[in-house]
Amino acid sequence: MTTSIVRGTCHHDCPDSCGWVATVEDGVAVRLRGNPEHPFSRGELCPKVNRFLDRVYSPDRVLRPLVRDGDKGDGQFRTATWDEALTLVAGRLREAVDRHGGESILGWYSAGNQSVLALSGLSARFLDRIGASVQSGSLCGAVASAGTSEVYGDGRGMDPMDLRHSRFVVLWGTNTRMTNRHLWPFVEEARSRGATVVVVDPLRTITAASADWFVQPLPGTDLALVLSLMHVLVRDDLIDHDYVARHTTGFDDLRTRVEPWTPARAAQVCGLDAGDIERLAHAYGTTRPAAIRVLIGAEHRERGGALFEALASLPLLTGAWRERGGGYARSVGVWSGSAVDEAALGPVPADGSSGRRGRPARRLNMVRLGQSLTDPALDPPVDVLLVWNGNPLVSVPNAELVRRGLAREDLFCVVHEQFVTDTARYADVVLPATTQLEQRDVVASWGHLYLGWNEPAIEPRGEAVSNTELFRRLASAMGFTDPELLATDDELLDAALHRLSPAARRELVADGFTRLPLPQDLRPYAEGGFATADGRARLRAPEYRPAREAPGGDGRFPLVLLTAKSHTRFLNTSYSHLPKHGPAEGRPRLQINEADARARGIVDGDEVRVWNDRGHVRLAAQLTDAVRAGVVCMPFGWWRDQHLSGTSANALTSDAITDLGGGSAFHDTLVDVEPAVRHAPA
Ligand SMILES: Nc1nc2c(c(=O)[nH]1)N[C@H]1C(S)=C(S)[C@@H](COP(=O)(O)OP(=O)(O)OC[C@H]3O[C@@H](n4cnc5c(=O)[nH]c(N)nc54)[C@H](O)[C@@H]3O)O[C@H]1N2
Ligand SMILES: Nc1nc2c(c(=O)[nH]1)N[C@H]1C(S)=C(S)[C@@H](COP(=O)(O)OP(=O)(O)OC[C@H]3O[C@@H](n4cnc5c(=O)[nH]c(N)nc54)[C@H](O)[C@@H]3O)O[C@H]1N2
Ligand code: SF4
Ligand SMILES: [Mo]
Repeated sequence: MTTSIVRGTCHHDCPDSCGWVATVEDGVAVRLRGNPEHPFSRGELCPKVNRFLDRVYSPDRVLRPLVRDGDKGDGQFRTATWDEALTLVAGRLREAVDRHGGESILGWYSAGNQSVLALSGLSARFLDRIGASVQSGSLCGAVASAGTSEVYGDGRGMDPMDLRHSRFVVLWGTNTRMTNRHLWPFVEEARSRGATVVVVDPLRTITAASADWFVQPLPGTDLALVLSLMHVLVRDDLIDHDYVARHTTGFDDLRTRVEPWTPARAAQVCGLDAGDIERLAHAYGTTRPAAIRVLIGAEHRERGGALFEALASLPLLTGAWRERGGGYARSVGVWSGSAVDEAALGPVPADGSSGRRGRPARRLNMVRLGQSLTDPALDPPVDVLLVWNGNPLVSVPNAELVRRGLAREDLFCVVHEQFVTDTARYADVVLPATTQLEQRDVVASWGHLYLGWNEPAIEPRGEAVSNTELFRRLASAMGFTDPELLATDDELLDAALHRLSPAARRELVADGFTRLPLPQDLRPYAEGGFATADGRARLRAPEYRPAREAPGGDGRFPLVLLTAKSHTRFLNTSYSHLPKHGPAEGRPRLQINEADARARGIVDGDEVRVWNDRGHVRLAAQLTDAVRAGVVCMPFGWWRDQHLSGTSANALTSDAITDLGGGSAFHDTLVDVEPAVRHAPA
């Protein structure tokens, strides 16, 4: 028997990008554990990926091309050869180009695998070559990035690991223990040295339950809270005037704007106690170093960009950026540009014009997939949809509109997947995708400053191919011979990693990780140096406005629906179908406050119907005080058939586009709830 040990990095759309070690016996991976040397994940994976081999070797893996053999959505397929499948796909692509032009083709992708090649490999070059519509917008991260950039000039923030040096940590709209679990030990380390940990969230999450101080504003009202914190900081002169004068602009305007935002006024808007707001402002303004940690949940609101502008402004007012452990910690994806040149993998030339004879591409927002597939006014219509790295029927808002689009008889849909997901069930052709154990890649983390290497541990299972190999095959099937469309993975990796020194590149491969070429003591703004034209940060105190879809109005739908990530064994939509993941989490349950339940005659465990004008979902109710009256929470990530209604959480969510960044306002959704009607069996 031959045994080998192979180092890799988790590919999931997760901030932790853990290092792992696979044990392989005679070509079969038999063990997957955390790499104990990895400085961030320190030898631990998570309850999802501890059982990743179940996913890799699942009997339900798609291992051969599948061609639809039933009605759309039936999930009936026959196997086909790659040759047959590629001939079919290339034929339909050519037909679409001839009939309506390249822009009738749309590629939809998310970050199901966020490694560099899997995410940015050859897809953009291929789509550019055929002149396809270009995906814009974002389900994740662009709103926080845009809001932060308004203030700092770009999205750079703290090294999250520096939270260990903090004395006051505010986890603002992020469920660290669930979604970013390897950061929690750094928070605990700070706490063991006396730090106070505050959570601000409309939902009492497991992280909130572990905090020293839980602040629970009404959903979508945080901006009023931040304006009021600013009001107290200004009123009580907890401002670092030297920092503000030397490194920022806009203080006078900010002072005027926050003047009316007394704690009493914010308390009313946010449903909080005015004394608590005073205390929070004082603790934040007088404890050093103080850090605000944000991630993604709070950006999923119509005014998400404005909230991030305000949050990014707080540490400027107090000069928190001066100390290590102070400032504002968000996704560090932007820092990876110091090592990874993603643009080098894009279309050549990079102006998006090669397949379009000089014209800029039509852009379609990924959040509005349902509309793109169903809008009769869209010219040209979307005739061909290519999906990889994502499961939009579960992850995109207003999902029933997406479903109606996918059900169109005249749509040709190709899905590159590991499983027949809800989206793949609607495909005309499903092409088999490798898992991270089966491909070489490099992972640029958005949760820490280490670049991860991923060496393939096993051969691709069945006839599965990586994302880059998929696009090489599609290019060949189309008869394209342009070398940039057929570049090998090694060529692409060399192009992407040219900024790394040879020594760092050797370390990356040998150890499985290397730190980005950045100072250990990062403190990017201790001495100003923002990425704005004048090097100063732009202080912002945006106007507070409730969302268009917020309580009040005609009152038809009185409850705010949160659809947060709620399961330690799930990563987005990727695990609910696997026996040791989904069933181990039980069934999806609607969290509802006792007062709202009582008013509707609902008792714990009752089957309820949650509905609005976009759709409905049936599931069991869980009475809890984790949500306030007026707020309900349904977990995100379950597939459709795991709910009694055959619809999942995003059937209900708003597809409004955020104020900045082209993101999704998932959490600005109103619903009502009623006991489900039970029909006596005939
Ligand atoms: N209501 C609500 N909706 C949400 C959210 C929420 O909080 N609430 N969160 C949003 C956020 S932040 C995100 S990031 C999205 C995530 O939404 P998605 O990106 O759609 O979900 P994932 O589960 O990350 O990835 C989906 C698929 O990628 C596939 N995949 C993995 N690796 C590869 C590969 O190498 N190649 C190919 N071709 N496929 C691969 C997996 O098999 C999986 O089926 O959901 C968003 N939707
Ligand atoms: N176990 C697990 N881990 C994951 C994932 C997963 O599905 N499961 N998904 C991964 C992905 S793709 C991402 S993007 C990250 C996301 O990581 P997080 O951003 O930490 O997680 P979310 O659940 O999206 O949102 C966090 C919190 O935002 C709150 N929230 C909603 N609206 C508001 C608001 O207006 N104000 C405030 N203050 N809070 C609000 C929600 O109640 C929720 O508890 O997690 C990653 N890690
Ligand atoms: S999903 Fe996240 S926490 Fe789990 S192993 Fe992957 S990177 Fe680590
Ligand atoms: Mo995400």
